[in-house]
Amino acid sequence: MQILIVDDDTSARKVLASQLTQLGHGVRTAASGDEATCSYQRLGADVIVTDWKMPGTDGLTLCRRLRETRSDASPYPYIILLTAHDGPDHFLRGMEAGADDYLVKPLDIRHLQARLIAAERVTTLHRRLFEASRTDALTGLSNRLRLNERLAILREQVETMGQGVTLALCDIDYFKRYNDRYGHLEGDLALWRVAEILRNGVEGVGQAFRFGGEEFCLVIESLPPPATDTLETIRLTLESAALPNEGSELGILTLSIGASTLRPGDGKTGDQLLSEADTALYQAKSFGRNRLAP
Ligand code: GH3
Ligand code: MG
Ligand code: MG
Ligand code: MG
Repeated sequence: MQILIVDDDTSARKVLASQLTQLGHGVRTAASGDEATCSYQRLGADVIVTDWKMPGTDGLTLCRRLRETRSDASPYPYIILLTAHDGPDHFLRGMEAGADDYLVKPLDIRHLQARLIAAERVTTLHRRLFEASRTDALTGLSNRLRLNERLAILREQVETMGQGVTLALCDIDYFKRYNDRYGHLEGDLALWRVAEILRNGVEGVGQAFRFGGEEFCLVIESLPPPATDTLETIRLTLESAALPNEGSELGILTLSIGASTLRPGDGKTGDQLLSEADTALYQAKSFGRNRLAP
């Protein structure tokens, strides 16, 4: 596991780091609560072993803060307070602040070793649930929940990177007729195939999400024209695959795509981006489907 050790005492930090490294864990250290917060936000950690009494941000404040801090690198930090404070009142306060476990100094490393077994069970379970709740079961793409999270941080990211992004809503044409003609199981398979084309199409340049039903959303880390090229390539890849959809006008499965853009300084919200892409998608449909708008 990746363990972050937080202690203002240099030698305590070093001894613990070397013991945990010997047990096979990846270890980082921080000398204060603030340093730990930055380190966790940037790189995550499965377990945080923190001292209580430290100058500035102490261990309890760190516990409370970490419970509110988001890190994509690790969804749930398992926090173990390691402190000279003994007694049930301190224990209670520590757990109330957000710690998952509590150990008293001086430490016999086997006590921590034992607690880490439980920590691994909890963090593994949490990671699985975290991934499952953000993954579409049929296609394996990220789902709407992960898209919402992505959109929430997109604006900030575009400003800090100074690089615009393109959002695209992709809707399969005449998919109801596909289901009606070939059945729902074949329909599911077709969704999976389209998802593969989208996943491959944005590999290295963005991310694909299942928006819902036969609709997908792409977040591409560039603006037109490169983003438009990516989208056109995706549309043409599906067209060339020529998956039969006899109920449709062209007789094959096709995609309509509506795009919107977010540029530094725009200040558009995720909902605005989606709504603009939706309007464009409506145009692509009404101009004859199997096309990209604008
Ligand atoms: P348009 O070209 O205007 O988009 O027409 P459409 O038929 O694709 O659109 P409509 O919204 O009428 O139908 C969408 C269909 O997608 C209806 C629904 O049964 C099907 N669908 C949605 N989710 C799934 C799924 O998970 N599996 C299967 N097999 N079908 C699905
Ligand atoms: Mg201390
Ligand atoms: Mg639709
Ligand atoms: Mg459709």
